[in-house]
Amino acid sequence: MRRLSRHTTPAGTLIGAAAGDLTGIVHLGLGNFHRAHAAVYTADALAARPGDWGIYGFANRSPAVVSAMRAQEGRYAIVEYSDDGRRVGVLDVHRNLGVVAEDRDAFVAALADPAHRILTLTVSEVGYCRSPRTGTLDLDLADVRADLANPSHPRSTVGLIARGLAVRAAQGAPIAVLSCDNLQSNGHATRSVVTEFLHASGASEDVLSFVANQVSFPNSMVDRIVPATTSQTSAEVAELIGVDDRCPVPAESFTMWVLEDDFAAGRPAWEQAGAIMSDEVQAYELVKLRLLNGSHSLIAYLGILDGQAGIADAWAQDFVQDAVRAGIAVDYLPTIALPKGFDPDAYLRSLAHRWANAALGHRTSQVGTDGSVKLLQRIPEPALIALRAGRVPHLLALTVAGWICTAAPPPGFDPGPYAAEVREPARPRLAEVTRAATSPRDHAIAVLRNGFLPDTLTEHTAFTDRVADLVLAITRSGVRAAAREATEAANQDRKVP
Ligand code: CS2
Repeated sequence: MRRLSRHTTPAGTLIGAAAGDLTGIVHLGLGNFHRAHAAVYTADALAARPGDWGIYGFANRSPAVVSAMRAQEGRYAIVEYSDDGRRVGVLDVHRNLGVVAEDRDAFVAALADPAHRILTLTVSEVGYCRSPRTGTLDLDLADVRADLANPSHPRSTVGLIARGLAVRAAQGAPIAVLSCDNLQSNGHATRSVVTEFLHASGASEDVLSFVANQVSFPNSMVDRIVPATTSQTSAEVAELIGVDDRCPVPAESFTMWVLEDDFAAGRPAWEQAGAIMSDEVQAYELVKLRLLNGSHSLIAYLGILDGQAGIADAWAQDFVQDAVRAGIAVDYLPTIALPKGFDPDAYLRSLAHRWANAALGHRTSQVGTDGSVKLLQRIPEPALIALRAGRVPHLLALTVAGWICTAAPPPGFDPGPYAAEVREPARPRLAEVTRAATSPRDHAIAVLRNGFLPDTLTEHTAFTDRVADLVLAITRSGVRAAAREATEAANQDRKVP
């Protein structure tokens, strides 16, 4: 079978338009999410209004996607799974590619090049190098420390962006840095860590004022469920459009992007591609981070502990649905000022439908990955709102208990086969802080007392006790019984005004 390329792309399969030769966007983090989200909006925007908006895409470390895309002239397929079946489209907007770990200078030069007017980021929650305790730049991270000592050879994402902007400051062309990660106020968060880094590394006034005045950091809410690629994805491309694609991306058909229209040097016509330009991005972010992502974590950990491989398998369990629905109604919805005209019931129906998409093959372990960093965006704020109002957020406590039992199971407790698939950067520290614990309760308290969550949250003993009780319940009576008990407690609260 012929390899996917410009010449072998079957007629009628191209999504939007192919980019021209010139690149206007630098992208960092060439994972599946970017390739099925911003890249698609860009292709559709180019079809509506042509422009020099080809993407110069950089992978952080792994050369695999870059070499596969190079061999395919930048092209790859997206396999969309919906009720209508499977649909394949081919994307062609990446005009240049690189791997940061192999050629850091190429990234810095690309960011400094005035032809590039937007830097987009999908570096995941971990990439922002923030302290779980304070939310500011984490000066204890080895990579951040190394970068502060030697800012011209950065290893961390934040050091890298700061370096590129510092070099760009010399000629001073404006640029927008657009975070496409699931962080609350992701634009503000990016500006903060970059600026903190520049201050801490002794950057010049010129550089600081360039970043303050010529670089915009729009907030954005991003949404599309995009699982990892498997051999099945390539097999489906071969079956449906008859070409050999070594780097296709599976995705759901749903997609959403809400952005602040604050681009210092222009942008593609993303609004023509369905993106929503809005001054209510932060409200959309809260809806997304809490109702979708927060619930997703709960589905994932309950599913993992119940032996369910897929999000759809976990969602098919009544005890999971009941827990998630109670969490949304009692712990999340009351904490959000909804965007104007937003219909929460329709949103919830759509979430239920998306989580039930079994063909997508989204794994519980994928969503359970990096819990120590992801949960910070999903749990502490709504939990604090409840606690300050004198209420225990039972389902948020259950989410944290599920994470602990998955990522740092108490001795003697077997979290099942899918917990082992979960990547968790905090595993070594979790093991260290729990070493002396003598019971599952102690074990949970040891995690909660050691800086994995903000102090403002863990100083509430009503919360830490509840998490510890639920960890004990999971280890003693199983995840189903523990989830049922937490769900009932939340539903009781709902009845008592
Ligand atoms: C998920 C998200 O892995 C996770 O933590 O909750 O990746 C989720 O699928 C996306 O944010 C959907 O837009």
